[in-house]
Amino acid sequence: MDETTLSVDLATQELYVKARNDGSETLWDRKAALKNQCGFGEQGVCCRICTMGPCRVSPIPGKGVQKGICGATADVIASRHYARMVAGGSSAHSDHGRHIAHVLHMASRDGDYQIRDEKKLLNVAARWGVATEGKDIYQVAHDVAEAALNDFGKPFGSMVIPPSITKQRLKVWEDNDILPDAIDKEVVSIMHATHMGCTADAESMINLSMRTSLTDGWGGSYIGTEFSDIIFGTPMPREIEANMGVIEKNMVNIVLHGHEPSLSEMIVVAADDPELKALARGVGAEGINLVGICCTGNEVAMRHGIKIAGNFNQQELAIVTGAVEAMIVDVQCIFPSLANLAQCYHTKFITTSKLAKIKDAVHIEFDENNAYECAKGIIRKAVENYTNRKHEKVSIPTHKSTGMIGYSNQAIIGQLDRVVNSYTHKPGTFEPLAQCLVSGVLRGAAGVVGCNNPKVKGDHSHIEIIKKMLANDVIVVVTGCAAQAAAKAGLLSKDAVKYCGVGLQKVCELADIPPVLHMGSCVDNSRILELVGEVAKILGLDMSELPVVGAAPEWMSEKAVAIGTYVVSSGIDTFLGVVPPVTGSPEVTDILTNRLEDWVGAKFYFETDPAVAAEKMLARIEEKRAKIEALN
Ligand code: XCC
Ligand code: SF4
Repeated sequence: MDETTLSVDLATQELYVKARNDGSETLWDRKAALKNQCGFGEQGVCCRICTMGPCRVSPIPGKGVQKGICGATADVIASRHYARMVAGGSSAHSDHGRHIAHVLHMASRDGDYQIRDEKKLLNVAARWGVATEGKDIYQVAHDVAEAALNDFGKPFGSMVIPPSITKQRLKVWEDNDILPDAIDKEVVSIMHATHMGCTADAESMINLSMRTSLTDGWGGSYIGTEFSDIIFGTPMPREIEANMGVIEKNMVNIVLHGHEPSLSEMIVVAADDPELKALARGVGAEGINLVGICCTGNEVAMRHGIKIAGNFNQQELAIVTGAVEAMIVDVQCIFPSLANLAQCYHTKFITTSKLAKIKDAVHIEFDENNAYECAKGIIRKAVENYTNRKHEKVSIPTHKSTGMIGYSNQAIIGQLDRVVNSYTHKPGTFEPLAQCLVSGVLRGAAGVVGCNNPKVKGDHSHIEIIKKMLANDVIVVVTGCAAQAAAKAGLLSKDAVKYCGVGLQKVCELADIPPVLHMGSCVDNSRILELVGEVAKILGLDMSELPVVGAAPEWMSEKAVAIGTYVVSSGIDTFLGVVPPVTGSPEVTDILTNRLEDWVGAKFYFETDPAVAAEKMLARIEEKRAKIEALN
């Protein structure tokens, strides 16, 4: 395989060649070995929901087998499959949120987990109606955690809806009957609805999918983000480095990979322990070097400036450098292949969650009740492994970029306050941003999020779309692996204003920000929802009336389907660069890319060519500007 076709990232290309020379297998080799991937699966028309099947029906109406044994049509089969993807994705995010809520529940003044953002805690307390007066802050934390945990399974009523949601949007949800009940309940209900012999109507199935997805974006993910900020601190702007060049030749390298910050936060703290530092020197290393991959990487980068080694496509390649003593993983997006790959080098591949045990990995279950000691134990294993490094197998690419990270909404407001002087607006709000959108200095905003996928040349679509936005005065916010692609490409640097139109350039200079704002991990898409909701409220508009679009140019996971669905349900158009497995159903395709607009004021676009997608995103932004220009 020609490595230049796999990714635009040079470190990736270099390490792919090294892997090949080392005889190590990567995702691209396995993709090639699959030859033709299943066309029925790709179009969503293979059903194996009951054992009368599997039934695969024709993706072409009127031609070939049109129904499964029970009579389910392509529309039924594809819509059920879509709904199950939403359920899978929502459950991953929400279970993550629940886990963080449990960590908040165990926070204590003298424990391993403490309260870092009291202000946010008090804000959140108000949301759940938790009394705070005269209460110890840790009692408040305890009560808030309990209230949030109850939102997962409460028997009556809907989950608590964050205050950033506009009242118009709430009405849209009520009118469409998608205002969700309890978080877990919706996931269970949609699993029920997709059981053999239940929902057999694509419209109804997508409607239920939207309802379920909202428990993720405005529920589980939101809780994950807010509570992480409360416990670990709300991110503030700081500089980071990104790409494989952050792996250090003479240090003990530990890669943190996965999603939940509870363990990685402890690793960050424990890596500073004098005992471990001494141990590292004792084995001949200059120190301990923590680096991150995927969203756990984003979490610790946002809050501590831990360097980013790479994104989803690069998880195997980090090990291929031969210089990684340990890769520590928690949950989600972790290739099972890492276990065997690690054995080809000296790397210890350490799984830590009961929910993500992997055969042939070293499993050290993380115990939050003994978090610090547990983290120390894991680091010790890595340090001791340094002497096993096979120096002839080490080759670390030099590529790395620097950029700014840490743009929580609080951080963004902090930056906007600098603009206030120049425009005389209220400090402490998003008003300067809202006014820039109204005046047209910024034409709009785009959220570029999501994964890598070997169906797409790595990072290429992310970067191409982002650059197109910048050139047209559209400010960009990023999360997840898209954010890491942007970091590697230098787009998080303030120098990236060179790609911007004059309006965006001006805004970046005044606010002292880069034109692409890294807002965090994928659960932190809730920050984007909050931002859009708050700006809409300032302008008295619904979220669907803002010149704002979302894109997941290289998505691959069920979580991304859940995200796309809640983003659209929240009134924001979403551009997918990988076509979801629904095209075998004309009706589901029509609902997602067309009819949804009548329901919720936004829809999906399927567009695999990033240049075309960018054009359409810009066109949509201009179309939506009409409404806010009337405010001028
Ligand atoms: Fe996973 Fe979140 Fe996708 Fe990256 S972006 S591949 S889901 S790590 Ni969420
Ligand atoms: Fe086939 Fe219907 Fe069973 Fe699906 S639910 S496998 S279409 S019989």
